[in-house]
Amino acid sequence: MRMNNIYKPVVDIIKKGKRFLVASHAHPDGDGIGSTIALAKGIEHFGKEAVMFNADEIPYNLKYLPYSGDVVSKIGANDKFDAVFMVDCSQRDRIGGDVAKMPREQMGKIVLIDHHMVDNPECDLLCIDADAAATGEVVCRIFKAAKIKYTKETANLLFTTFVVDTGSFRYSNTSSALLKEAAELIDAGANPWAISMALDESNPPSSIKLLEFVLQTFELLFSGKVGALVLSQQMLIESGAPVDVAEEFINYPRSILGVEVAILFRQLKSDKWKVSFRSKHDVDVRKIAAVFQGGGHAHAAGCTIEGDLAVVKTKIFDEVQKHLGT
Ligand SMILES: [Mn+2]
Repeated sequence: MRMNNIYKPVVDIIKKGKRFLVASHAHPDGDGIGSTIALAKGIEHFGKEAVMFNADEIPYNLKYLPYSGDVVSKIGANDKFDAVFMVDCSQRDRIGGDVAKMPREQMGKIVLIDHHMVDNPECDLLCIDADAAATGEVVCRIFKAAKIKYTKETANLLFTTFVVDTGSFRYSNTSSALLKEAAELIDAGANPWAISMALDESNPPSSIKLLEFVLQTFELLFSGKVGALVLSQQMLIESGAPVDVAEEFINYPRSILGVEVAILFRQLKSDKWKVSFRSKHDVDVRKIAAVFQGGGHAHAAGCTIEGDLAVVKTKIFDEVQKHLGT
């Protein structure tokens, strides 16, 4: 259920303060970065200062986003803010870098802007709409509550968050409310084809080499209900591809008829693995990820797990099997 009153306290904090920090999770995606920049521009609309932060570099296919070059990855040791907005991320640790280390008294109020349900949020104010398709949709509601008009730039930023988190308006989170909002964004200057070209049709040739390596690891398990892929550090080195190009690889196992759960094991360090899950129908992969201290949504979730790949796979597959039903 959408409750309008979750937005007003956010607007009040913006109106009261002078200087803000907006930050999202490290290894950012289009929703995290698009929401970060759009919210910062909304804050600037009131003549206030908004510093945009991400611990990691902006992925190559998101550099087209307006003002993406203004996102900083360092914060001065004595920098103080009236509030810190954590967007698409409920834990300071996942933001990482200087924000994770910042003394709490320099952060002012911590405000969480998200569309993920969270168990132990580290914040003073929650602005979470679990029905929103993207954090960008929550930012749209903040704009509405604050009576901020979309500019061409904020329209393109927010439209990007929709495209990324709905798989180009295909997933079950594609609601009529979202499409109405998307229509407003187009009226304000969002350019769907330019956004899709930048996101999906700007890959380097090395991405095909990496895909070739990853597809060779394809496994089909549990009577064809689970499909899995592995992406190792060695494959990244040999292909020369940036890791961001692999963002959509998990869609290959999911695309197979009968596969209910798709899994991608991505090597972070020698024995540390990021495991991503996607499901089609009834399997709630957030519950699977939660067993390994991860999170996400019913149809898209992830966790990080340490160990030898064979051991990691066994642990994950055993857990997934429990959720497959009969
Ligand atoms: Mn999101």
